[in-house]
Amino acid sequence: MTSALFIIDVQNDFTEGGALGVEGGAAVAAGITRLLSEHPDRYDVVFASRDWHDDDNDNGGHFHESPDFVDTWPEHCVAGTPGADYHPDFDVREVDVHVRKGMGEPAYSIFQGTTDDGETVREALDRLGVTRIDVAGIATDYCVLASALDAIAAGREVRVLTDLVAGVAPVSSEKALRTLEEAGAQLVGPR
Ligand code: VGL
Repeated sequence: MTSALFIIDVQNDFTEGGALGVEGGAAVAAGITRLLSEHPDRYDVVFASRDWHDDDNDNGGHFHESPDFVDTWPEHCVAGTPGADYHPDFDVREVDVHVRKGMGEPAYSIFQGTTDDGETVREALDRLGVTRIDVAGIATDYCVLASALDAIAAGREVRVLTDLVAGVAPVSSEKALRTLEEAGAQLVGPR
């Protein structure tokens, strides 16, 4: 049995002070670092994703001047900018596989991304024989939700670490956790 941790979009633009800052984002960054330093052997493989949007187009309608914060968003995580960097409190040394997604398109799920080696996430999981996946990161109600649902759809046993996620809005975040539970994910930690 091979286990993985998915760390979703722990980037400056999704944390306090960022273009799309989510409350609790910096604490998630620090909490993930603590988890990995205290339990370096808990996971066989650690994946981390980054939203990585183009700067010269609206990324398939994802960026909007008057965003609704549901389907359209202010400009965020433009490739190569400080906003797209991992949060400084997230120590990436334990990350084995870096995934980038959203180049020219909306991409909420880590499964829409590509690894630095050019693999899809599904290919990497299959190659490594990953059967169990824990999911942490930002945002509970968007990218964490989509990534965890896709992991379930890929036939993996999925747990969501509820003290290591942060959401855009409380109502949709709670709804996301309920949806994940109904889809078969196990929720681990406080809610
Ligand atoms: C996300 C909104 C827009 C996320 C990404 O990482 O959850 N949210 N793009």
